[in-house]
Amino acid sequence: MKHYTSIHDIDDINSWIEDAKALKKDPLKHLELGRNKTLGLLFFNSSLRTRLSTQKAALNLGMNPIVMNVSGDAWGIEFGDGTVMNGNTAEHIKEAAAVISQYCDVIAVRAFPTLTDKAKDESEEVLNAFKKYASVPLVNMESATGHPLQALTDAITISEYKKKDRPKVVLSWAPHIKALPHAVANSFTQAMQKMDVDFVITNPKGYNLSPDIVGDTPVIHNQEEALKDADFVYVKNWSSYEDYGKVVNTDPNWMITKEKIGDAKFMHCLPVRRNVIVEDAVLDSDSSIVIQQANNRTYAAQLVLKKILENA
Ligand code: SN0
Repeated sequence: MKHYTSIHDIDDINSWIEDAKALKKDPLKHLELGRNKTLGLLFFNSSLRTRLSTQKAALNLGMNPIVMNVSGDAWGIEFGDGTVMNGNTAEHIKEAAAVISQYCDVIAVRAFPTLTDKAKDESEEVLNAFKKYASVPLVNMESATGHPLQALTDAITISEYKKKDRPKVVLSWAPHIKALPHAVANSFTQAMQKMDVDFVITNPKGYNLSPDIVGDTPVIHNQEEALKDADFVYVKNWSSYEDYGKVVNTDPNWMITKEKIGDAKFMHCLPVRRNVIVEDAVLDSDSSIVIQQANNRTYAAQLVLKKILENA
């Protein structure tokens, strides 16, 4: 594998899950693989789990991670072609990506969507510019439309905790005060479509994800009906896709409660807003596997880096 930019870079999700579980059992087994290799982590947006777990994954493979908060600390990067750069951007992605490629053997990038310009977000301007102008492999640490490291993590976690061959997995929208990206929900949906699970999405009207992502997956607007007999409830807020980037509903009745969750396991990518997305009683109970889920971020990232290093 050259790049890991979307869930479609996973050729066989079941074998990847098994490989990740093997790494988890013996994380330092491949400590020689990344010796003297540098991983550059570039953040245009905030991060806790992605930043730390991806560095940890690199260290477990013997790599040297170097990190930069691009939006805070670097020169403003221009992505437009042919732009007269007499505004706020000081250097072009053509130079920036070429220069960073000389310092790094693998580049990982986090760049959230604008949530105002759908066409720009769907073109994955930042991620694709790095892909085009960098000369080394690229890892997506959450882009405008996808978060494939998170989705691989989620697939591993469901495989670990499932009690039946074909569990029922529900992706439920929950309210939030801010407009959030679709990336986590998109990649989770795509991962579940590749797995042997009974998968449904529930969200209020006006909150359907992109039809290109949803495909044949059932979308149920009645949350109670969707949650019936669920084994895993994956909760996430996203802003409207139809009324692009807008918050058109904050109905607190969509918050996940202990009563709603029943015997199912609660999953969330984190960070999660307590008593807005989900009540304390769920997060503070054994129903929640969010901490164990976050632990798997390391092994998902480690597997991706290992595959890239083996291909180099
Ligand atoms: C991001 C998102 O894509 O929804 C990152 C999740 C891994 N989450 C947020 O931006 C949450 C921000 C907040 O204020 O709650």
